[in-house]
Amino acid sequence: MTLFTRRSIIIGAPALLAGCDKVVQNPTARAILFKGEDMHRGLQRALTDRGALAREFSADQRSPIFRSNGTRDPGTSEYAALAAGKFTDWRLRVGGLVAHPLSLTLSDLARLPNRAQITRHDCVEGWSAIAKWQGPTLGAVLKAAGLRDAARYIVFTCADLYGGAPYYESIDLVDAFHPQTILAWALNDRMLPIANGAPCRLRVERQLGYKHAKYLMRIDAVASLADIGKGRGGYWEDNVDYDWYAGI
Ligand SMILES: Nc1nc2c(c(=O)[nH]1)N[C@H]1C(S)=C(S)[C@@H](COP(=O)(O)O)O[C@H]1N2
Ligand SMILES: [Mo]
Repeated sequence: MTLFTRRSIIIGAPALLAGCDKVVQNPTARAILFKGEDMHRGLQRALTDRGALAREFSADQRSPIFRSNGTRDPGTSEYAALAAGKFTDWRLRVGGLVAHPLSLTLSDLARLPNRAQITRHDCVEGWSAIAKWQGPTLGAVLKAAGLRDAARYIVFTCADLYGGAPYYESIDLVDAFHPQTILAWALNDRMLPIANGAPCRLRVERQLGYKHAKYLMRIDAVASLADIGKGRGGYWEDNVDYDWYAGI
């Protein structure tokens, strides 16, 4: 079977991986899918690798400061009002292809199953920093909302505008349910600062920095990315040709 090389599976076919996620959790489907031909071995390896944890560090390995990059303050009047109220009026809307749309406060996020992790952030511009992040797993939020069968991607819409349109990003369901994918509201044991995405930002630890959407306002489950922005799944993907899957 030479239709798919390992490279095309990992880099060229994120939709295939996303579509396979549910299949792969079913033991019978697994047996059929992974029955030993090269293509199947490659696919199995790709999926196994995608589930691996990012390295975690100890508290004393943290960087002295965690710098800010991209937007440092969304600067809109809506965001300024939310910040002035210490984000008590902020709501994270969870919608799209879900059975129960949600509108979550910061305290709702803190009450869901939370995870804390000390990880290294790698920015494509050439800097890295290690910090501790805490927040509910995205998986717990999506479980509460109840994903519909047609959902394939999770889209994150932010409060900051680039050329009049919100910054946005998207990931597939493999990353959405990865145990280290969290909606972080704390950085180094303090409420997330505005410069780093207050009141809540995505951490998707197996991917580069630009995927970690700050200033979250909405999360939507969708079947396709084609009708969002310019259709490539994120602000940078649409405008400067960054890869949609920015695995590290
Ligand atoms: N909403 C939003 N999210 C964003 C950005 C941004 O400009 N706006 N920049 C991205 C980039 S390129 C990086 S490296 C990280 C920087 O996160 P930090 O400001 O906490 O260092 O956020 C990412 N998420
Ligand atoms: Mo970045």
